[in-house]
Amino acid sequence: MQLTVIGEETPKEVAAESSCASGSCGSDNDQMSSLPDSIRDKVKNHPCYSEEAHHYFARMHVAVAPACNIQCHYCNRKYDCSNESRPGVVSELLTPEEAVMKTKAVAATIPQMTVLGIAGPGDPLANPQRTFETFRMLSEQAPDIKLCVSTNGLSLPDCVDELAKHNIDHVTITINCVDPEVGEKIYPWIYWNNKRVFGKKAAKILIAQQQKGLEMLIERGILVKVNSVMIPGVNDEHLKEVSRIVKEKGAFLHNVMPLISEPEHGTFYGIMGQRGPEPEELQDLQDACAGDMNMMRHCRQCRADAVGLLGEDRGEEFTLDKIAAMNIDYDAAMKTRAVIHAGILEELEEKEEKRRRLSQASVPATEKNLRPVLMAVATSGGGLINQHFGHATEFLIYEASGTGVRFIGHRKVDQYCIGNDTCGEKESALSGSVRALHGCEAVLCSKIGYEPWSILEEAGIQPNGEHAMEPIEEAVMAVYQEMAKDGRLDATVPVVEKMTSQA
Ligand code: CLF
Ligand code: SF4
Repeated sequence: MQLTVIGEETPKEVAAESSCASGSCGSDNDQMSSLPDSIRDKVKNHPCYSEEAHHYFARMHVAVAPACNIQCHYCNRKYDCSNESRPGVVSELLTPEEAVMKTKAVAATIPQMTVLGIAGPGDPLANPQRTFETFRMLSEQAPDIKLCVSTNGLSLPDCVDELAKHNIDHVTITINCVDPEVGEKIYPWIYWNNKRVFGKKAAKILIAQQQKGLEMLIERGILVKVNSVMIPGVNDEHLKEVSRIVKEKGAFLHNVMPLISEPEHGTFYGIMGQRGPEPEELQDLQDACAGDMNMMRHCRQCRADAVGLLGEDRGEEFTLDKIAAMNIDYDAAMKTRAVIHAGILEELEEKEEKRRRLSQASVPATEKNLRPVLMAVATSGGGLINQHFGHATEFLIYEASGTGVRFIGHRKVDQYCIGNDTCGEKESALSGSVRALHGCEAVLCSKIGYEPWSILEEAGIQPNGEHAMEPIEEAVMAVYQEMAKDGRLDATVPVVEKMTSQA
């Protein structure tokens, strides 16, 4: 088979070169800046493939794919649910025509939306007619939108040519194992050659199809992201091996996500009491895998009809009846979109240039040895500290150290400011936030009220509203340097213990 070359290098070579040998020598942003131009052009405005881009660019999913050809123990699909935020859940299923209408309406209303993904609620490639009809119409009618697809991989080898034909540059394969013994604990059955196949035999077929599909995509120069669900006690240790193998084959990015297994979702794991990982366990595994792989740490495990920036869901604004009442001039919208995209990309270039200059500035040896500190950040996008503490539904977590600032992940919380004071909801939202921010020593936000301020302080998390509207990474570094100046970083004792012992 002919090897397609992207620019000068294949994705396999790119993946090998852009990985960080030590696993801790810099942020995903550093890795992004070391990519060849041809690959950077593909990822710079994709909110899932670039951590930096996710602060600015939005994605949307259209729910055109109801059927699935396998069963995962963590899945229970719902087709008319507006209040659960997890994969496999949607408010309404769409026909390809409705999906195109919705995509154009969103693109005209949210010009920062750059990517249209099909991610369910079932498996897009188990619904090939609906999926490819949607892609075909969109590539004709809205050529400025990137197309993206996510699959379990069972039908992938049969669909690679069709994906390449529609210029789909971004494919995600969910790969949870490369060993059928692990696989049989995750997948009870698959539907294969018109019949159900169970247990280890099913897992073996699925793994072989996923690996074959991955290799075929790489051969065609299509960027592949691998998603893996971390299931403690089932595949957590094994995922390091998965990461190593997919990287070796040329996957561009690995996204290790936590298992969602609340019993009320009605999944097999939820009902059986299988727990998901703690944030620290997830981070440890992501760090362990990072030695061999570019890691995605900003995934929000979106619904199959999500709309907006990652972490935000504006789907309710685009129901079919609301879209029908809109008057959309897509040609005019494309012009506005082009101007807005160019402005954002220019801002990103400037940020990258600044980061490059900062990373070249030498760090004093004394500062390099300071202990790292986790900080939480409230942001509503744009890469800025621009959200009130009480309005946050999630906090981004950054690690500052003597060698720089790196993004670690996000933690969801209940919004404190809409909690009803009279029934203790506010108090419980606040104690939930304190629990969620465990391990963080500061929280940076645009504003914060007196009550949460004192409770956070008592818990050893220093609130900070002094860097409102400043770029996140610079603000985090500024707070870190203040801590260093105050002598709070030279001991190995975390600030929280120090404060308690002084009290
Ligand atoms: Fe959607 Fe997935 Fe494309 Fe992104 S999501 S199909 S690659 S456009 Fe992104 Fe959502 Fe995580 Fe998926 S945050 S669940 S990784
Ligand atoms: Fe659910 Fe996706 Fe698994 Fe199918 S592949 S069972 S839709 S999680």
